[in-house]
Amino acid sequence: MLIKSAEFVTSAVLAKQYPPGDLPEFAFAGRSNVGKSSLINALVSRKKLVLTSSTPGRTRLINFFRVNDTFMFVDLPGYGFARVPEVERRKWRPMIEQYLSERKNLKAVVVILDIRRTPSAEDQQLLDWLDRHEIASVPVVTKVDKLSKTAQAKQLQLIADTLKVNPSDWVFFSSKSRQGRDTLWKVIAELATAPPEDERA
Ligand SMILES: Nc1nc2c(ncn2[C@@H]2O[C@H](COP(=O)(O)OP(=O)(O)OP(=O)(O)O)[C@@H](O)[C@H]2O)c(=O)[nH]1
Ligand SMILES: [Mg+2]
Repeated sequence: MLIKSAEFVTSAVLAKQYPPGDLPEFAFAGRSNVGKSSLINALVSRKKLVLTSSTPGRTRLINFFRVNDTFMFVDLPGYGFARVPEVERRKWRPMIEQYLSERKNLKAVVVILDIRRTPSAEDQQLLDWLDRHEIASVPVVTKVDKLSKTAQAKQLQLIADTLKVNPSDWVFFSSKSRQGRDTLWKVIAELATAPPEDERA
């Protein structure tokens, strides 16, 4: 995908703060520090559109970005970071669930896992929640540059077994090498133009 423009639109907590929902939208979710913001930057070929940090759990707002005036990308706050105060953590679920359930132009959620880690209960809950609400998910394992090919295959099998999902559905991604960028863009572009579920023949 050739990127002509990519810009920050706004940050939101409450639904009334969301920008107009007139573009096909893709949200990026996963545990804290998994590499969500880096993945968005890699997709839009910008080093610093989305702030990344070595301090996990810094993104506590829903951040909206407009890409090529064609797509909206949404960086969701990461879950599961122990050092985030309990009060903050308790705000996470309703904030995300409201966004996911109310956003009419949401096409899919890119669910991001670290290839090196065993999925957590929260990863499982997110996938189950999306399934129950019939929201499409695009499963991605990132930071694949950190493992050899053999180790990647082994880890993916472990992840698939833990989550009881099909390993062949997963996109291998690296924000560092940009592996998987074209594949992920293809999936996003296809979902963006797919007719809504209820209009399909
Ligand atoms: N080697 C490598 N490092 C990565 C990759 N993706 C992210 N990182 C590093 O992982 C750290 C966290 O990346 P972020 O993109 O900030 O992660 P995040 O999921 O947005 O984190 P929070 O917003 O805090 O939840 C940073 O130090 C990144 O440089 C990758 O594909 N390969
Ligand atoms: Mg982030």
